[in-house]
Amino acid sequence: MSREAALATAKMLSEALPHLQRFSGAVVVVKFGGNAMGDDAAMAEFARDVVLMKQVGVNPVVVHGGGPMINEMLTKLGIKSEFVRGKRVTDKATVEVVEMILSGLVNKRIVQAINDQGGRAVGISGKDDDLMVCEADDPELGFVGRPVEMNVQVLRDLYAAGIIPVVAPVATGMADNETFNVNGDTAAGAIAGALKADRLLLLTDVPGVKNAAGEVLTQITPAEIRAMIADGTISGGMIPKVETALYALEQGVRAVTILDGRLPNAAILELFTDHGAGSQIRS
Ligand code: X2W
Repeated sequence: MSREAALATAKMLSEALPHLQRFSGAVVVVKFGGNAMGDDAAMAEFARDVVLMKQVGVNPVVVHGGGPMINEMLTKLGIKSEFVRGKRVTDKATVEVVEMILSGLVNKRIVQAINDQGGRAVGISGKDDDLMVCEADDPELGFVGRPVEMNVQVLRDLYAAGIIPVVAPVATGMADNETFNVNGDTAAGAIAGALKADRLLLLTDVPGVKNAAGEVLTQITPAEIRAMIADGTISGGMIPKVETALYALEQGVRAVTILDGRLPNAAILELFTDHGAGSQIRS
């Protein structure tokens, strides 16, 4: 590193002080969507950001998706899959694949990446300690769960012990032996709401919420979001994200940011710089 680069790094760390102080002890739920997960280098970068948060006194809770990875395995197995209103129609065979891929492959890949950066990650699903208990969301969708009971003490116990919880959006039901597939954004919103998190970061593959002119809005209120849904400015896959954001804010989360998780250090940019990243939604 040149002297100039070193000075720039020192200055940057110094300028981050007020942000570090503001977020000391904060609970930040980070939704890491399947579309935001890139190659091993991008995964390592995400993991570094999470470990950095923990290092500076934030309590990150990672909730992940893995839709593209589920699609890949369903295709290999010759199981057809379709989405209705942004959620996967999930029969018995599909829910088994969903649990294997999310709780197994994807969850452990993230856990391993965080541990490789010197963090202490523990992977669980919504089933562990009955973290997330669900009911069927809609009969048309099969085993898709809507969280009806949250038991987030296990997450508090984990982060208080210095551990970074990594949660797969698979849940238990009210009856014995039921397994539900939960949309990753829905799970992250329910967890952030139950924790009354300081921040919910939804890391996805778009830069944020756009206005009718296609410009990314950096600050939006819930009322503006509702108006943009009503007039069709917000549509498609962005709807479940902004609905998750509105739900989380109603539950007492202070602010929700929708941002492009493929950008380098997206979460750090949002939390620890004046610039911020993506679209922040707050009242
Ligand atoms: C999702 C769970 C994974 C997910 C699914 O089966 O694809 C439902 O749709 P992303 O990567 O965040 O989209 N569940 C009910 O949400 O993954």
